[in-house]
Amino acid sequence: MKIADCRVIVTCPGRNFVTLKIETDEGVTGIGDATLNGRELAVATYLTEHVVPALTGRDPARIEDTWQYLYKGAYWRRGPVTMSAIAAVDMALWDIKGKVAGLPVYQLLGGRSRDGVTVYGHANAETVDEVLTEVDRYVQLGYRAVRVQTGVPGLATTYGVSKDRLFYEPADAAVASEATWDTASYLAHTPGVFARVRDAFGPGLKLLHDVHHRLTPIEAARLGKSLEPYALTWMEDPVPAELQQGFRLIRQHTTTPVAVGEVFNTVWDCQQLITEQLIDYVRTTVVHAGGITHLRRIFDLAALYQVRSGSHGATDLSPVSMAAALHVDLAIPNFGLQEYMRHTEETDAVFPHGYRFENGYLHPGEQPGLGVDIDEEAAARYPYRPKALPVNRLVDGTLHDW
Ligand code: CS2
Ligand code: MG
Repeated sequence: MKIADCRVIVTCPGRNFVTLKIETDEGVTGIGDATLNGRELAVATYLTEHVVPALTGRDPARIEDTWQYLYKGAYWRRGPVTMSAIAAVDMALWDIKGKVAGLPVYQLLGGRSRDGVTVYGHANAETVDEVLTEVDRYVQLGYRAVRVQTGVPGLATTYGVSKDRLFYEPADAAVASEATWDTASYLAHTPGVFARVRDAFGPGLKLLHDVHHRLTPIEAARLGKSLEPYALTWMEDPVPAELQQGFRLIRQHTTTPVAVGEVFNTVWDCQQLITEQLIDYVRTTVVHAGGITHLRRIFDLAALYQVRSGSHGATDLSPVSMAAALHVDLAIPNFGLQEYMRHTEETDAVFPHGYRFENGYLHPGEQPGLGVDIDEEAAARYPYRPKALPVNRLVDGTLHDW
């Protein structure tokens, strides 16, 4: 069997997605997600110009060799664009391998290690009263874990609070919109939010919160300490992740668990955080961290240090990523949680898939391969629309982390 044709499909059913479809000379196809929010065309071009020409004629069964070829052969390594492109190829080749074997990919990864993949939903609202209603909605839907995000008094907007209750897409303008941030207001407000939520829902519900890279280590230590009475499952991205030794300071002051990694692209990005046990969950994803092949390496390293997975799963990861992620989540021994932001109906129509939500779990289904496809005719009805993620400034205008 040989790779005969590769197509890069950019579509925008409400938001942009990049998909790689690989076809073999025996008619077996595989697909991979290559979506990088706000930088979609960079990855599409990298695939079209620098990856696809090297794939034609290769044996699709040689997944590891193809991964090494695309990683080492590029000379210029790592980074979100390169690793998202490699991820798309990797997912597509695992999809083909599953179809040829007649097995869902999780069976090729060692079989199921759990009944289902526990996911978390996203309760968000401007006020605490409103977010209590949202948390209850997710509990009624059967979620066992809920991320809680609210507005911050005095700020017009903040990360994670969407206009539409069920769908959240932060890349909302062709040129980055600008938000204003104030750390002092946020630190004063947030503990009270979780006091109310924990009081209303009791000790059993897993509660999470995404700080979204905005604090300094000592501010994050203060936040973690103030949240300890509410026993969060994790405080996410407390600080920008470049300063990895900064997490030692957070660890010295608080037992609130830490989750980091959605912006990481390789195991080398999180090696220090894992091996020094500076985090409790690693959030690397199948699309931005080199695909199934590399994501397993990250989770295997994490398992040695009792760090669990907590993969990113926002709407800017297509249903192809969600399907691939679930196969990994089902098989690895150190699964923690899977983020699950539901896609819109128009997105789901472009990406028919077999995964299903039931009783707080997602299940990848038993179809051979990844259990997802792309309807190319439907995809063609949604042309690309330039969209950028917002930019954040402090009240005095200083550019800050969004
Ligand atoms: C967030 C994401 O889901 C999360 O944890 O950090 O919504 C993130 O803001 C987007 O994926 C950026 O495109
Ligand atoms: Mg996040």
